[in-house]
Amino acid sequence: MRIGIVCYPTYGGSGVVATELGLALAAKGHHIHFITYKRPVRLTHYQENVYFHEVTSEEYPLFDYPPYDTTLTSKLVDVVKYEKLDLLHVHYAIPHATVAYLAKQILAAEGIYIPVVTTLHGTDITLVGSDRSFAPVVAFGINQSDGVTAVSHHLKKQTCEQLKIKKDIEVIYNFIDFSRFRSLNKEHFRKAIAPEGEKILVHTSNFRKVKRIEDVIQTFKIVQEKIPSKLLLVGDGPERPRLERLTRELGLYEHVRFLGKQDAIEEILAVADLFLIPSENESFGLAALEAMACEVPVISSNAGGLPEVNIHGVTGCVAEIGDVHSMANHALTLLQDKSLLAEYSTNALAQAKKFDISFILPQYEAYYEKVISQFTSNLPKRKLANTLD
Ligand code: GMT
Repeated sequence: MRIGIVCYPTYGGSGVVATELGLALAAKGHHIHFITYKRPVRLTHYQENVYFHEVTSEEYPLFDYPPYDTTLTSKLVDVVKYEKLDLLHVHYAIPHATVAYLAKQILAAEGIYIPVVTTLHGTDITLVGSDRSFAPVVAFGINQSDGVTAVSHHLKKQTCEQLKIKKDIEVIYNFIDFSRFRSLNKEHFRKAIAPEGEKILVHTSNFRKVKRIEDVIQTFKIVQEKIPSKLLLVGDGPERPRLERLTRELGLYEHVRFLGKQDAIEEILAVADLFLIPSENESFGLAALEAMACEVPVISSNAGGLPEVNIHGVTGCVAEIGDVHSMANHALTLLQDKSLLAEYSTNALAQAKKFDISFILPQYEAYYEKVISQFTSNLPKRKLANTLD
């Protein structure tokens, strides 16, 4: 298939999933065209069947805000037409679902037809999408898509309820590539971080409010009072200055390391004893899955789709949002019992295997084929983009 992928090219989970999906599809022989304003961060080197189309916006004094929606639409029209795409797959509803709809209408006016699949990732529905200033447009974009997928059952339910969506939504979970995320031996790194054999707790995120990183720090404080331990905070974002102040005020600064944005997350997970993700909202929790693939048990909140990934009492603990005492108690139980921790690590890996890319990728391929065939059968006499001369 010839597929156009639209996504945010930054460190966010939706961009990572979109890029990894595209790369895996390309490795299977599909032609993948990434269309976005910057090279996606995980698109690091040349790969056969992968193309990147950069969307550029001209500066003009009249524009206080560069009209990205317009330039992206024009680029989609161009790429669909000249690369003869079979399908557009847009990740994150805002603004991609409506931009794809507009591009589709422009192409239809020229007698060219292309189906659109929209993947909902979470905050496009739960935080931003449900805001009154976005909701009608987001709901319209979703309803006009030829196929819609969500990354968890919880997100599907929330989308239908909050935006009153009637369209059938297919759940296709986030996935993991075990050639990258697996248990590694990094003893020298562990010694550098925890020279006295301290336990190591890890959190990775984009440091937004929704991640409740203050709960990570408060949980760690309780753990640290009982067991010598270190906390590694990986990532960066708007909350970081406030969190750095909090660790100082709590007298924890020497035990907490802010590592900033890191590419080789798997090397940090290799030294982790536990992974913490106490989010207020989390449609799936790709970061938790990455930890579990590296055999690290997860202490999480029960937000969104997290309980579909992290199984309470099996792969870690699932506590009420904000219940730092429960999270800390579970962390202490695991850290104080070597064989229980080992059992949870084994379970975490077994659970992560259910999300192996080799199992999830065919689900996307089958879904694309279904959407294309339904779309084509509804347009028997019209000209598909991929049949143009
Ligand atoms: O976690 C973030 O805030 C980034 C965000 C994104 O859209 O880039 O991640 C969302 O999509 C990921 C991939 O599908 C999911 O694993 C994350 O759970 C989801 N984040 C939230 O729902 C907060």
